Amino acid sequence: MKSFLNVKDLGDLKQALDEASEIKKDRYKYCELGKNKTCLLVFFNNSLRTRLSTQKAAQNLGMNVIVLDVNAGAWKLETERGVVMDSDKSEHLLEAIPVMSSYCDIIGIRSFAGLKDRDYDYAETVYHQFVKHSGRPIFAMETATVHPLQAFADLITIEEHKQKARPKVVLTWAPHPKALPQAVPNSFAEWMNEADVDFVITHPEGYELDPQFVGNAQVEYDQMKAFEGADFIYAKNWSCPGVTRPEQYGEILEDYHKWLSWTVGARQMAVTNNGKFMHCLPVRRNMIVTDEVIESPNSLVIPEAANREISATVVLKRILESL
Ligand code: AN0
Ligand code: CP
Repeated sequence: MKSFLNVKDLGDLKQALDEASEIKKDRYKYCELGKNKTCLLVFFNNSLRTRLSTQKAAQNLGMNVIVLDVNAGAWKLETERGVVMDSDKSEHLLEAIPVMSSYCDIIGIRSFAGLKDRDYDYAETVYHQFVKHSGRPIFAMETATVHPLQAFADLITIEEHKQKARPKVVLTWAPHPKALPQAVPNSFAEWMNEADVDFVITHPEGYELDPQFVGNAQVEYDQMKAFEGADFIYAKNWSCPGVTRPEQYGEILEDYHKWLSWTVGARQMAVTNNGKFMHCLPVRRNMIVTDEVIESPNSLVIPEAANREISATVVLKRILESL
């Protein structure tokens, strides 16, 4: 595997899930595979889980790891070609990428959507610059439009906790005070479309996700109706994807105070099938989800985060095998 951005990059999903459970039983099984190989993790944005779980995964495989926080100690990087570099950015990505790749064998990138220019974000411009100029396998640690390591961990978690062969899974928008990317819901939707689940997406009108990710999901604008009989509730905020009105891309369409009834609480969980609660974290309590729901025995947020180590170990193993 030379690139990890989409669900298709993993090939057969059943096989990938089998590999995940094999690694979960013995996470050091392939501890020789990465000997004398170096994994570089490049962060343009903050992270807790991705930073720790991906380092741990690389260490499980016997790799060396280097972490670079671009905005904390490195030169600020210009990402667009053709600009006169008279701002605070001292170095261009076009030099930085080949330099970084000279020190490592595999590169992970975290580079969130700018939420200003839809075409730039949805073309995955920064990610593809790394692919083109590094000559190394590149994997996404949340890029402009996707977060596949998260979606893979989410699928592993659903597999582990499902009580029936084909559970009902609901992705629900929830309010948030800041404009957030669509990467997490995009990938979750993309992966659920490939999984053996009944998949429903619910959000206020105007927050329609890009059709390439929605796939065959049922879209329901009534949150309570969507929750009926659900086995898993996956909450997340996202800003306007600009599908119907491109000029609204990246915006919060209405003040969040108007949408606080969408905060996932006991009222909504009561109509589910004793549903499990999921969120990728970090989460704002009593905005996205109430204290009561996130602290309940049905909350999977901690095992879900723990599975990030497993998804990353499978992905890095696949990449190492292709070197
Ligand atoms: C980020 C997002 O919504 O994409 C990262 C989630 C894993 N969240 C925040 O910025 C709060
Ligand atoms: N879920 C997730 O990716 O968390 P971090 O932003 O803390 O890495």
